[in-house]
Amino acid sequence: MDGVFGKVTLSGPVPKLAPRPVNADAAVCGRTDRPSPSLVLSKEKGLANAVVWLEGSRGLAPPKGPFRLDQKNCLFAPYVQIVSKGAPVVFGNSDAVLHNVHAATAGSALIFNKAIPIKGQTFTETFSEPGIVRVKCDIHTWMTAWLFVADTAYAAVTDAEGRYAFPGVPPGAYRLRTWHELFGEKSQPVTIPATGSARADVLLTLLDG
Ligand SMILES: [Cu+2]
Repeated sequence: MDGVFGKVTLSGPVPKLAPRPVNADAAVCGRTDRPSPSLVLSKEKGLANAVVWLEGSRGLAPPKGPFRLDQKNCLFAPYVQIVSKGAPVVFGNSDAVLHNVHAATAGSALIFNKAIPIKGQTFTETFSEPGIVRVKCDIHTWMTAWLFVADTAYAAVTDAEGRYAFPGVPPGAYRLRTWHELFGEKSQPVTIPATGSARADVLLTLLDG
């Protein structure tokens, strides 16, 4: 395979995260505390739900979408997703309960906040600024999700083993960047040779504090 591939692994201590209590609409959402979705690790400490992207990449155009973020069984699905800058993102409600979609930048600047009261209802938004978007439902405090607005085709969310792969990247020198909600950002150089592929593994550690 040409291109770049690798694995994101947690090194160092594994944080313990408290479950998230169901604080509203127990009749629809259930009464059981929800496990925190923020840390999903394989047995080998491969880290799922990390965003990996290749800065300075050329080649393929980013996918046009539409992308979809649903609220189902009182959870956002998917939890972490890549969307393309300027492409439509359809927000939906599959539950017979009022949800809202509160989207903000990583620096907590409001992007939009819209109620979505009716089962089957949708609305569409586009994101003009690349970067991380935090999505919350303010009614159900355990409900969060993350979007990464990408201006490259070479952006991915790591799988259950922490793996990512970008096939078909033109040879050259790039920066591989990684983001995870608990472990922050990391940037490392990667060079894709004229023939064959590059392997670029990423080690993340807990942020101080
Ligand atoms: Cu909700």
